[in-house]
Amino acid sequence: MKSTGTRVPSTRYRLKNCRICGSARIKQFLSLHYMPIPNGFVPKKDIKKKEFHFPLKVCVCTDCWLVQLTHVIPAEIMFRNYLYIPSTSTTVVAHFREMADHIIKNFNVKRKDLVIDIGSNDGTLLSNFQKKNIPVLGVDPAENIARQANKNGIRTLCTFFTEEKAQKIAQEYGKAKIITATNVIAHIQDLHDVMKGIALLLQDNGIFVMEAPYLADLVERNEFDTIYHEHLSYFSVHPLEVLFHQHGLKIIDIQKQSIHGGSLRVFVAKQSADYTVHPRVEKFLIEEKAKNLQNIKTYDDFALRVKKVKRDLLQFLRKIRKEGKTIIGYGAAAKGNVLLNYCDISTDLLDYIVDSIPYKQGKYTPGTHIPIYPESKIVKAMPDYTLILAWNFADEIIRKNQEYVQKGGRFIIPVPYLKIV
Ligand code: JHZ
Repeated sequence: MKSTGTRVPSTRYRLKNCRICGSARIKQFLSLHYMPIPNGFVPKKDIKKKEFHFPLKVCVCTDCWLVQLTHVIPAEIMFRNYLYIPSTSTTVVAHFREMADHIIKNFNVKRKDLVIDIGSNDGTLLSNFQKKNIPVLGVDPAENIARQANKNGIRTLCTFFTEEKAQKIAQEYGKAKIITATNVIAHIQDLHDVMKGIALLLQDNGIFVMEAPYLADLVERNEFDTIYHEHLSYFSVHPLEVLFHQHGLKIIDIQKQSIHGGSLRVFVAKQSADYTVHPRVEKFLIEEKAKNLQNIKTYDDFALRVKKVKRDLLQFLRKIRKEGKTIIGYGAAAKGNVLLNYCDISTDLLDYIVDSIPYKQGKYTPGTHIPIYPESKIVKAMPDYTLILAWNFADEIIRKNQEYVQKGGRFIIPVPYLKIV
């Protein structure tokens, strides 16, 4: 049973100016209609309660070219009790291990140095520094997850990261050699407040390392479902340069990462620090121009492709359903909830979803109310088709479900275009 949903008026939470450069020249290019919050999984007892549905529309600033949501839901609604846990994926665990090793080696991090992680979740990234006896401090507003991290021995403050908080942290714990922020800067409305906090909390030769999904990949690979209320900004290098410059910071290097459908790892230092800027930074800026990321037509074309992804997927699912096939979903990802709500897919097409995160099991997907079960159900029930909603982990998921494949089960991957494996 789908949620009836209460629509929040589109005049509420509306963005007026670009979050980075303040320009009022922001142009909407895509509407994904109204959606419940993407990690708002519903417990059985609340299934009949109305859920709030918020407008999900995307615009681009035609001055600094930051792509951003047109509506900003207060963080308090989304992040106090959070169900996203990175350590459940072996891909993510390996990614964070490599990231920590790279930082320790390249920036000569020593046992006396402090590493702070903003949006530290369950402490998976920080645990790699801690194992090498480097002092760590996590900052995360989700009470359930910060509690878990502290239990696991990763010192974590349960709070949003702000300039004011950064001041207190500097007084109490000292300045940081390394500040990391993976998949969190895009979630923050007041980027200037956060950058002020980072600039004051970093030692003079300190490094800020951020990771975020890369706009160029999102557009090229039709990853429209990574657009959701948690992600307020969709970064490319150009607007990030504008942002850092305003806070006395500079990008010194950039690496492409394959995680989450293609991400940027950006290394940032104080402008006054003695680091040379790698020529790769300029290369990224040139490439972004060549890819037309500073041209509104690129975004209008993307919006047309999104409609085609929806059409093709629905056509296929309806066809196999008519043939009497059983279909389930794999991975109750936030992005999956965007895809399901945008395509209006509920239990009419997907019987249930399997997911590895215990917090999500036994609950229902927001808006579409599809039940979530543990992963083990797939080989027991042997559905004919399985739609991989967490397509960013398709390799890992297919690898661990070889028994299902060998017995004739088939996987459907929805983006960049419909693929049956
Ligand atoms: P996953 C999250 O988005 C949230 P989501 C966040 N806002 C963000 O920025 C992006 O990541 C980057 C399950 N799974 O990680 C676990 C299996 O069941 O793509 C998850 O529920 N079996 C911070 O939610 C989901 O799939 C598996 O083998 O879109 C994946 O969600 C694996 C690997 C995953 O993130």
